[in-house]
Amino acid sequence: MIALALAVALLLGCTGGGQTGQSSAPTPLPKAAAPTVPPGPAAQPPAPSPSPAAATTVVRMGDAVFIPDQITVTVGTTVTWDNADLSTHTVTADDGSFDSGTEPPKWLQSGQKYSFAFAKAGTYPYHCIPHQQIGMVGTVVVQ
Ligand SMILES: [Cu+2]
Repeated sequence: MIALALAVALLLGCTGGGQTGQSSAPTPLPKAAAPTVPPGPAAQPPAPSPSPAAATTVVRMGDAVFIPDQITVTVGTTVTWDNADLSTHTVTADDGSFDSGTEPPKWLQSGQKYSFAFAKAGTYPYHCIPHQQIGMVGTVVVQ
């Protein structure tokens, strides 16, 4: 800081002394002193994905419906299903790759959550065991 100030002072001095005839104010490099400390919270990482939710995505479980019923996430994203309904539900991959619990005692009670981290790209259709018949199905697309 002190060295910088001295340098600026010297510059000012040189400019002032050299150009005695013309007193133009060229405002010597004020930008050099601003290295712009990066902001604390990583507000906008240069993510290639247009998806606003980066690392975690939440799907709500409502009245026999997943909200939203289709999501697209990037590889590595953890998706959390939040049973915001009064009924019990499950999150059961059609191919069995993930499952919140197939036995009724393990079904998600109201207020419970289930999370799964998608490590591989692909399309993952899933359903709710007790409500699949009435259309409680969803899809996670991992890119
Ligand atoms: Cu259900």
